[in-house]
Amino acid sequence: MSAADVTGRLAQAAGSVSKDRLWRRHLEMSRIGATGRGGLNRLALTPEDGQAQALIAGWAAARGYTTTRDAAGNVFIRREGSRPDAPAVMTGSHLDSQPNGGCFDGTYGVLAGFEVLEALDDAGIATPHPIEVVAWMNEEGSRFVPGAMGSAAFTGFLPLQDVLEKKDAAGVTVREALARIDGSTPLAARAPGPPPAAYVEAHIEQGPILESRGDTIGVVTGIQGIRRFAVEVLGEEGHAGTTPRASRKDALSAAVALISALERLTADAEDQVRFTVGRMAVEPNSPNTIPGKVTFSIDLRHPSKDLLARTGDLIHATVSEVAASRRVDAKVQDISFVAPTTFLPLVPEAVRSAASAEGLPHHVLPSGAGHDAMHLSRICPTGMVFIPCLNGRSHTEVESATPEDLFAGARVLARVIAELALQSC
Ligand code: HGY
Ligand code: MN
Ligand code: MN
Repeated sequence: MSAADVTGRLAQAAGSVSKDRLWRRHLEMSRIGATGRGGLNRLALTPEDGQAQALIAGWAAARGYTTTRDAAGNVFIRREGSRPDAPAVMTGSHLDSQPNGGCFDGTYGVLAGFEVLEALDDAGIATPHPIEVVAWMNEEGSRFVPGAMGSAAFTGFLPLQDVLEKKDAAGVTVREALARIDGSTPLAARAPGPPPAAYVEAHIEQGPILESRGDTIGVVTGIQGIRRFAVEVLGEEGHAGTTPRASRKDALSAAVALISALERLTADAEDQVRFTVGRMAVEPNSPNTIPGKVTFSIDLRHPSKDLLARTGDLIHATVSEVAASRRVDAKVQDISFVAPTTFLPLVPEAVRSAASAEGLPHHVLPSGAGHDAMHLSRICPTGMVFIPCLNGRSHTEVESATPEDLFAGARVLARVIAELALQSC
């Protein structure tokens, strides 16, 4: 195929993306797990997650695509290529949400990828490479920790057995939750295949940069690193009315002192370090009993691997020091450390030229949020297409994006996927 033919095909693919169909699919998908306040509660491997998978599998069947699930619970929608044995070009994101999540985080990447398959069909474009749209299992890491769990298993970052044994707060394992979803939404098992030829993920930026600059497309160059910890503070339960302060071993007041010390430790002048305690459990959680045990999460992010390594080690030291001063015991467990990711130029360059070809204002930037792309980038050329979201807000029910921006991002994605899938193999 000549360069001119390929250029024509890319324009045809983008020109066949339907804004209305893409928006309708979002409205339909957003009903599953709807909170009634404009957001979603569609946690990984819940019945709602299964319903979302069933919905898109139904759309896929109507188009003659095959839908399979792998042993980690990732769902793959496949449009065959003329060379079925060729490595697939992959796209997608995740269908699970935060407990008070938005309707676009993850969902957009899966639906934009599906829209690209339909646009290629509508344009009558056959590709040598098969194309797969993936809904990665438990990207959010809210029900099961850590996040991006399905893509971590797919790429070998986490052993499958470790993933299957992870438990949620109710003690349900991934394996048990998967068995339930296999029951409610049965899908054929995915046959093992070659590593993907490339991976491209469309996502809302989840930050304010594109919107504040008036840009429509983000050409993503990489993803900052993430370290996750679990902290357990053990004190001594006691009566609120009779226990003198001098003899208290109050796990909650010690946890408050710990978190304040860790905030001081991680406060940097550049305001680049992201330190978050998002989850806390207090036992026995009774107003008139001195808390004997507190657990809390730490989510630490930064573009520098060295800083994450150094700061993480200081967290251990700070926790020990403050715990001793508060006469409690404290343990810090390292949950995960995903190093900062820099994408190879191939896909980001394709995204940039696609945005230019579509005449869309675009900006080159790294991602502050984590994505499955951070794992895929270890096994194949990877990139992301960002679009703005309202006030840069995400992981909240007010998360919002416009039909026009969803449409623009899907056109860029269509060009990039067509370019990669049309390459001879
Ligand atoms: O936490 C993250 O960065 C992702 O949005 N789950
Ligand atoms: Mn996401
Ligand atoms: Mn998210």
